[in-house]
Amino acid sequence: MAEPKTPRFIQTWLADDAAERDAARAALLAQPASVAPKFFYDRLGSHLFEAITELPEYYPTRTEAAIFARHGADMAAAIGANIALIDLGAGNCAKAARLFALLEPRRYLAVDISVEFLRDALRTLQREQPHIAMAGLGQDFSAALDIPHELVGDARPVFFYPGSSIGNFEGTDALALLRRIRARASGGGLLIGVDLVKPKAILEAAYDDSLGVTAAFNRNALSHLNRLIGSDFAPRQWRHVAFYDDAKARIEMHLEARESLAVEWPGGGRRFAAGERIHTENSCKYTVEGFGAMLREAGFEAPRCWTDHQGWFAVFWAATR
Ligand code: AVI
Repeated sequence: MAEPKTPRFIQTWLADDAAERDAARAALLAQPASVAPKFFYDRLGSHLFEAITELPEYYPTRTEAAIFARHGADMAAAIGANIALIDLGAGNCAKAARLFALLEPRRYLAVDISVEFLRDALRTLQREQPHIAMAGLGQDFSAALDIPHELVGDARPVFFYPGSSIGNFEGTDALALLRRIRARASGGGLLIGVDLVKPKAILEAAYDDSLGVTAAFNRNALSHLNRLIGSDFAPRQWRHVAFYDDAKARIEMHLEARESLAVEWPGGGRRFAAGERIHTENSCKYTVEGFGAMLREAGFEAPRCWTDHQGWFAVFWAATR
């Protein structure tokens, strides 16, 4: 019997570890302090995020899946054939894998910052789908999008960015990322999931669930930082805070010091007063019109959009010449 194929794996992120550590320390020392949301995603954080997607309160994942189930054939017709599917923030690769039968990609390229987690997921997927050429890219595409040409070949590049992860970027950064994708998607396009504005109670429950999984996910960023910069955060001393800001149309997540405390790391440290917060994430919510306009501003043409019956979530297909 032939040997099972092993996907190619290229890691480009960890090359600049020192700069990452400097940026993380500077953000902790800033007023107010912050931790970039990418630090949620070490191996444990990726598993915690997987658990979040199963929570009854966290509607985005299942709502998006229902849109794909209902309109997938329509999307596939709009997207066309001979594609390389480039999955940004692939995680466990499950969302893309569910589209394989419809989109029939020739190549699948999974990009994620959580390298170990991605490697495990991709190996399993390649065994299940040996006819698709697969590769993994360990990359922080929030900084730069570097897709090696040989991994796409002569297929049409179709970027897949589901789950409303675009919402974790603020306005100008989101637009910059869309432009970076646009620049690499000639002859293909972008299939993207976007969470929509909805009543505050539904949004806040989704980011502060009753089992405390999102709280654990939020605090886990501190454990990840401890390993990265040698800090001595005690996650237990921090309270999970999540609220919806109507004016900014975004969920904000923070960690709030339960008491006055000090955090140290080699060569530095800082005191936090009781109640002082570290900002860990924004999750922006859009309107269909607002996001469509943003896609056009980024250079995509005539985006098409599908939503669920409650108008909670949207999937856009935006083609590029
Ligand atoms: C990955 N991202 C789209 C999630 C979101 O909904 O903003 C991350 C998350 N944060 C808390 N729960 C889920």
